[in-house]
Amino acid sequence: MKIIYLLAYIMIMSVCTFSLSGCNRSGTADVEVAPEDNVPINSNPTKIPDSGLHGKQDWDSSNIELDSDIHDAEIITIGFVQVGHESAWREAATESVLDTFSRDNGYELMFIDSDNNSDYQKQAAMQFIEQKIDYLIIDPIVTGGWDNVLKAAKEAGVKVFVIDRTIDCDESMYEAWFGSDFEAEGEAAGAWLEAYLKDKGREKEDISIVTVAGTKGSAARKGRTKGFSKYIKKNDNWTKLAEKDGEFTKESGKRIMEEFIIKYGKIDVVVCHNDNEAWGAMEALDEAGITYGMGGDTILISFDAVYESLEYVLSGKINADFECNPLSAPYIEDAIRRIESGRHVVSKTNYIDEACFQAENNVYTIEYAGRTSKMITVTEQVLKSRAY
Ligand code: GZL
Repeated sequence: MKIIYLLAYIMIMSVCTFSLSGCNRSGTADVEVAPEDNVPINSNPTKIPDSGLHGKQDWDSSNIELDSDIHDAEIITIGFVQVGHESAWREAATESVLDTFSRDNGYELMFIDSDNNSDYQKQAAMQFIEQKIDYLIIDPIVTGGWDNVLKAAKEAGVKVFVIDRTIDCDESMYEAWFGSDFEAEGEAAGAWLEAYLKDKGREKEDISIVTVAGTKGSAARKGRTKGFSKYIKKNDNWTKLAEKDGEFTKESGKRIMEEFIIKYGKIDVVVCHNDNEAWGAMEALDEAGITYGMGGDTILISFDAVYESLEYVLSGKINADFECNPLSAPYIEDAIRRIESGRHVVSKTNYIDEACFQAENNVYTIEYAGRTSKMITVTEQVLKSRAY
């Protein structure tokens, strides 16, 4: 288990028994964890993404004037309730938050890994609010059931940011959301599959499709399904045989793919809602002797596009992978600095730009969700440029 998760895991086991003295900036935060937990937080700097943001209004962090007096004089306490540690994507997202809200940058970060347990996550958020932190960052495992937490935060004067997955509530209950356009990711996958099949002369062929979906109730799962479904509806010769909820883990990907193979045998297209599920599906396909990827019987599509999966795209095992950028933390940090210097956050909804990757250099651009994206064919050079 990575050092970060050992710390987080033990913090969970200690059921976040923090003793914070005067947490709202005047005091310092002492986080009480068992001595063996004082493992060094990963200090590897996470490369800040050079990709921009687009949203209702562009977020222009270049004009944020950091008020060095505020920065130097006061430590800002942040409570972060993370989804869990279920995937490589999640690890990159967690490291980005830990690296961004470091002590050196003027923050005291209280971090909880909720281990995919939504009730626990909400309890942890309430505990942070009771500790009178300055800001609460939520990556909601599921979109629903947050009213009490958000109401408590507002009453306590704790400002809330939502990162990555979305939350069902009025936007007045939080400062801003930074993350991915999951529905657009699903549409990108559908648009790429259309173009890919056309290039292969299979645009009229009957195509069977299964989906290993993400965590039930999560925004990523809802959005990717909604976006991809538009293309299933549009193409009469495409048949969705099944879609089953996984947990964004390799184990769930393998388990569900084994069920699909037993029930349907050969399947033309397998869509996995994240890379870890795709890795599990690959194991199941290998064990069943079913070929996939470039030149294989089954087309394999994934989401996240973490480094390890882009290696599989390079080797042709994954046909296409649609990025979900985990590095939103620096944008939230900019927004906090803006608030701390008395300015307003310019936009409630801030999408991080993301790329689309393919194994074969046979689809040039795709049109989807009102935009045009160039498909990036993965090469060694592309791999070297990746921040995660
Ligand atoms: C999406 C994120 C999803 C990733 C998975 O933004 O919430 O959760 O796609 C992760 O890898 O588990």
